Amino acid sequence: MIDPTERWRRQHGFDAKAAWAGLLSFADLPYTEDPVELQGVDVAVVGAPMDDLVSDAPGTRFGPRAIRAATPTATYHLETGVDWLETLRVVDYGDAPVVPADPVASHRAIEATVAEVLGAGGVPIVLSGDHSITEPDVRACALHLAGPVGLVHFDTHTDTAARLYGRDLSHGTPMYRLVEQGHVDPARYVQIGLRGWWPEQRELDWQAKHGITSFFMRDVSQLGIGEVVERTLEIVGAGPAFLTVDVDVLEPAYAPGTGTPEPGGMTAIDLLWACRTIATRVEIVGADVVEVIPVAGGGADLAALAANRVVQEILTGLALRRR
Ligand SMILES: [Mn+2]
Repeated sequence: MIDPTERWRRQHGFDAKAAWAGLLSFADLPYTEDPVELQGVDVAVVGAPMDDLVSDAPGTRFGPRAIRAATPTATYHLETGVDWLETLRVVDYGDAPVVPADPVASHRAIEATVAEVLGAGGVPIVLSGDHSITEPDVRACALHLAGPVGLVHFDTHTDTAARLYGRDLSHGTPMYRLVEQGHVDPARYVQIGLRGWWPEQRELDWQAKHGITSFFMRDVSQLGIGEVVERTLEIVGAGPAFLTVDVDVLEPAYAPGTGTPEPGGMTAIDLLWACRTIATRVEIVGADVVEVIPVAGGGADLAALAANRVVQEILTGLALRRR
């Protein structure tokens, strides 16, 4: 286990490490790639740096590093008064050993890495990659629990196509596959933020047949995020559930760095509040935040910033739940 802040503490007598210096880990967390050192952790952050299965702009392979780099300098949450680091033992477990141009091998590596976290009793929070990574993430959780999980899914798109561009594996198919494989209970599956031009009636018919619940953006704007989250909590109910956040659910102004942006999306304030509330009130067994493409050439990396805060809010929610 490497504590990236240790050298600074040794030299100066206090935690003085600047965000840009030293080893890059999420929130300067202790870093390990050794499954033995995972024993006793509450949460482990894992990167899934792949983008082989996108249907449009690539670049999410660079997402995990960008999300780690967008970490604020503290873990104390102003609004709740909670410092998640005081309640939870969290480590950065590094990246899954993905293989470029081999999405099957990459998915296998992601599933194995997530399974190591679950095996040690921790909650995995997986960073970026394209949305296909939710399939190995959730499958690892369902296999670990020996039964299907609920799913809370923030996204512009349903990602429930049976095939996309004639392919089974895609960032447009993971939710179809997870339901068909029996890893997600469709009666406890809620989508929030749908809008735009995809999918089509065929996919919506399949969803209706399985009893999947969808809240469109017009629901979020007309009912308000509070009511949408209350209804979501009712549908997901008690029992284990996975939280997946596609940053393209955000209005592109808040997260321009994503592969399939769609105008008319959620505000950051609504998404962050919703993620914290769901992590507080649902039995979250795992989470991911996906489809983050860092901005090339510097500047404000808004999608990575939003994704980083999504994780921070989930951690705050998990800490609140623990209290
Ligand atoms: Mn998606």
